[in-house]
Amino acid sequence: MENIKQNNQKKWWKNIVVYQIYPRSFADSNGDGIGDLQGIISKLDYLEQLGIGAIWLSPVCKSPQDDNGYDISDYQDIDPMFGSLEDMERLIAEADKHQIRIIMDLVLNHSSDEHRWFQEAKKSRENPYHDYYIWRDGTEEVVPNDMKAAFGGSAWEWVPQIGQYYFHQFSVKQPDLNWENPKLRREIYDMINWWIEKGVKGFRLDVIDQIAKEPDRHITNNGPRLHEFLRELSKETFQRADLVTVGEAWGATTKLAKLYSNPDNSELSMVFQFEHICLDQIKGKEKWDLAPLPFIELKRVFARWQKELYGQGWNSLFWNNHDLPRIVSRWGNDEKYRVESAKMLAILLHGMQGTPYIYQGEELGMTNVKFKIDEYRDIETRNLYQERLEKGYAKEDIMRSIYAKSRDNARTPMQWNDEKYAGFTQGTPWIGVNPNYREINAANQIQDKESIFSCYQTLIRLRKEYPVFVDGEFELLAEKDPALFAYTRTNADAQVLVICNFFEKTIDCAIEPDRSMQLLVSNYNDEGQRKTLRPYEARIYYKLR
Ligand code: TEU
Ligand code: CA
Repeated sequence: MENIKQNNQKKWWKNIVVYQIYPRSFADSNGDGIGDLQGIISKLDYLEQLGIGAIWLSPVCKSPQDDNGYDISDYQDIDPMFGSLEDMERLIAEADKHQIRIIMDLVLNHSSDEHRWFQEAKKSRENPYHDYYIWRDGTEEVVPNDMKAAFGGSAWEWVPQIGQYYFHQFSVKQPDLNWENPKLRREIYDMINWWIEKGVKGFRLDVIDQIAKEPDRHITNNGPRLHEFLRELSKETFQRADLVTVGEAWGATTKLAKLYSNPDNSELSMVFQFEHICLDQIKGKEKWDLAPLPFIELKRVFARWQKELYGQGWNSLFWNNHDLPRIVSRWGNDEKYRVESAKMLAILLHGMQGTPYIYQGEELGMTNVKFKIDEYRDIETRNLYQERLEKGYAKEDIMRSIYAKSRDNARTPMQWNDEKYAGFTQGTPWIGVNPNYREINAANQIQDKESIFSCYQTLIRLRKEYPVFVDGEFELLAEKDPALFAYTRTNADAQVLVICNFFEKTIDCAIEPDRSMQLLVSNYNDEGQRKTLRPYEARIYYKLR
């Protein structure tokens, strides 16, 4: 116990809340319709007011933008669309004045095909950069194997000039890097150290569980050398400074997560895993194959991660990111109870153990969109539509999946105010604005004590004020209750009780807070009945032990 306490106090990234910015959709400073670094700088006051401790910045490096920056052509330069290297240095310095650290997004599993390394690599088999990527012999007709890319089609692309295929787990313009090559690894470490010297305080590692792939054995994630590579990466870079590192790992189990985030700091600070967020799809199928959320299972999954990582690892807490639909539309209610359900979901998550992440607009209760098919910009959504049309799916069925799960749900411009284009740009935005911006926007919420924004502000503050939110042990209550999500967090000094009605129907609350407990936060403006929970009602109680 003592050890856990000390560990928690030492690590600054256990007490903060991280805010994810998707730069192209956050704030546009020059009217070209695309968000940029100056735009972010202009919103630092807003972020400080919210209370966040760090920004996870989705990729801003030089990129042909085939996958919105997750295809990097120069790791040591900023894409002109977002600004310059000087703007990035300014952002780091300005954010620091607001006590906000910058976490960069490192895409190390693959580069862009327009990266200098790949341009060289594809010239000949003898080229010194050839082995930075993964090549296999074949003929135009005979593909190395049947592996598929995440954005559709084969994972192998034929290069006629050299008579070889290269391997890509994502788009054709995202060739996979070959981590087996020590020279490549060294270049990556040098690049990371260069950013550390620029004052970056952390890194989010894109699909890090896929770097040790072995395509001949059909291995994509959790390859045999994965943790060896991670330990070397950490030793050569992150361990030199007091950084936060978060590994995106779709294939993480609790057991693997303890390796990634071992408190001995040999690999990363924390994992970012998706088990809870993949529950509303048909098992063994794709995310587009929709299924209702199994609520009891959701509780079980959260509880298992909370229990198993306690004292032995660290998790991220999130509902949203740039790849996921808006949580209030997904598992809340984006109509009559938008405000109540958005706050309930926030309260439920922020009471747990782990580092909470807020994705831009989540703090306002931003919702999903329903676009016409040509209004979607995301490569995954566009490819899916074509692929399913060709397979004979009905258009309405495909659109239903897209409305529910398209990544563009998260990528519409941030809604700042009720002016044209929600105050995001003076020009024409690169993607449509959600038509509900007149009602849902930051300007409406900042001063309003009962807004979703204010609720997030409170939750962030509580985490700083009450250590039990950081180090308390988790206990799930009323496991089998079909509507109530309830748990406690307990440390040597205090206990919190979180109770949430996950649904619209009013319920009798099976868990009653004892009289000595004081209400810290709730999503209704009166205390209500201790034993009844109104639609989506959520409360956090507290007592000293
Ligand atoms: O996402 C990893 C990933 O596996 C996604 O392709 C995921 O399966 C999909 O988004 C679910 O809809 C990361 C980034 O977060 C994503 O934006 C990138 O497109 C991807 O890696 C490739 O870099
Ligand atoms: Ca711009």
